[in-house]
Amino acid sequence: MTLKFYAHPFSSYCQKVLIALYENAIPFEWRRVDEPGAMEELAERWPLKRFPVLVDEGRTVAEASIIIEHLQLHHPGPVRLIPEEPRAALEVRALDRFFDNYVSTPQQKIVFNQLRPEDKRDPQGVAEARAMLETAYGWLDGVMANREWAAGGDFTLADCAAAPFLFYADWTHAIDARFAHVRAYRQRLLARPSFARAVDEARPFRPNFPLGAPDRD
Ligand SMILES: N[C@@H](CCC(=O)N[C@@H](CS)C(=O)NCC(=O)O)C(=O)O
Repeated sequence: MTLKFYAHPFSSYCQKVLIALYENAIPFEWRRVDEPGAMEELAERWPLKRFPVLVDEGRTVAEASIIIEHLQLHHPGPVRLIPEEPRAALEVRALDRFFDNYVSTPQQKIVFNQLRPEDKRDPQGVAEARAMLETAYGWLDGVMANREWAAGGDFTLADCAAAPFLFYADWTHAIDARFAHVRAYRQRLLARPSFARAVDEARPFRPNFPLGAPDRD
């Protein structure tokens, strides 16, 4: 039975899973959340209404990292995104948590703040989010000084997270030139065919970026 993917091409968490799907050429059927009735179907399956959600033979799988773990278990391909060796797998999952919690979460906070009416905005929250991004870039710069991919030599789940999160984080809170290793890593991610495809598919939606998309990437 075909995998059904509730998602939107411009969403960072959806791109995280798209990278995994494209890396292993896993066939799936799109259910775009902006299609009529799709959000209602999604809410039936996952009342939290966050996307992406994958439906596999009637089973609902939510949360981008868990979807990627599910794909590896049930639809393995040539690119192993979570290493078999438990210690290596722990490092991958630790980096994945880093990108979710300390890059994507503050980045989304800044974007969601922008979507609020002006009198409901939270300047202190935004300042804290920007400070967290600076700290995260600094820590990551040290990690990436001698790594090709986030967890070492192989492209993994952690890079699936890093690619869209650093992509949008740089639009939201520019990665300063002093974080040269992070900037170089972001460029490597952009050159990875699976992510390049996701970026291209999302191009038509750039005018929707609430802070204004830069004319690059
Ligand atoms: N923890 C979730 C986060 C997913 C998420 O935040 N998705 C965004 C799109 S990028 C969303 O559903 N936004 C709709 C909303 O917040 O109502 C995951 O890892 O998949």
